[in-house]
Amino acid sequence: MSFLIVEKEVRPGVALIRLNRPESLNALNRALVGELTETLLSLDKEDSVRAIVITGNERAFAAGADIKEMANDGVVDMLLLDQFQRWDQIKRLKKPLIAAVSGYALGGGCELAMLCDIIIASETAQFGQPEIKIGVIPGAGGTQRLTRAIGKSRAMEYILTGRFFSAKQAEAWGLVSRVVPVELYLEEALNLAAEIAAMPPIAVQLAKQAVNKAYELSLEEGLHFERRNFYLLFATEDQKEGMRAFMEKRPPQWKGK
Ligand code: DAK
Repeated sequence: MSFLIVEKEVRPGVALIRLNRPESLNALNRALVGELTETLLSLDKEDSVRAIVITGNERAFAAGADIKEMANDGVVDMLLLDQFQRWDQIKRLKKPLIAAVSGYALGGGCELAMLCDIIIASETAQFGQPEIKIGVIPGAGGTQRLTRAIGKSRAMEYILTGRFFSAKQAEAWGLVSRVVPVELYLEEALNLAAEIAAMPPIAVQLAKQAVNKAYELSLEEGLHFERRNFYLLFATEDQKEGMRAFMEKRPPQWKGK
């Protein structure tokens, strides 16, 4: 049984993954997370895929990890399952990932959206880390990524109360790039993905790496990392083509080399 609908070439170079467990508001059970990770790893290796959009449905991006599945687990089950490696694999993907979020993005659902590189939200989106209400805390990055995205005071408030926040708040606080009417959120995310997919792929990959390092490294180390990636691009044919096309006043033809 599959919990995903995967479509390739929804726009040139763009793959779309829909989480498809609507009866449970796309609760992230282990089978779904496993399938999602394997699909992402495989798309990441395909040259024809230049950007990936992950979405749910209008009512829910994902309402969190599957509470019914983990309710009776003990610490040894958690340790043996070691689901965190799945999330780490998603973090290491090279291709840009865009989350198109409508409805609930809660707990692991909010964490999955934050694991993506860009979030586009519908005006109906609701974000939150409500784990505290079921006796736990965020386990897949929520305390770290939400805090870095919206600041300590707000992250504390929402993680300690489990309250939800709206798409408009998420936009004002910098968690999402933009909020659009519900009829347009997927369209908007796919168009953005197509725009990125039309850029030189090695430069896109190295830019993604460098921006993500801004969360992990000191400014000094981050600048050093950026500079190395910048120098590296001068070994690509696409750098030569991009600069030549500029001077010849014509559109560049990227080779991905
Ligand atoms: N898990 C399982 N089922 C869920 C679910 C969830 N997280 N969320 C919703 N559902 C199911 C409901 O049980 C219901 O199923 P039936 O009862 O009809 O069989 C169906 O989806 C529709 O939900 P509701 O009837 O509740 O719909 P409402 O509109 O009334 O309410 C709601 C919508 C989103 C406010 C409510 O469903 C809700 O509060 N859901 C739970 C939200 C939540 O607490 N999420 C955080 C879960 S904890 C880890 C990585 C990550 C995590 C853990 C470990 N590792 C790497 C190890 C993350 C943890 C979490 O996310």
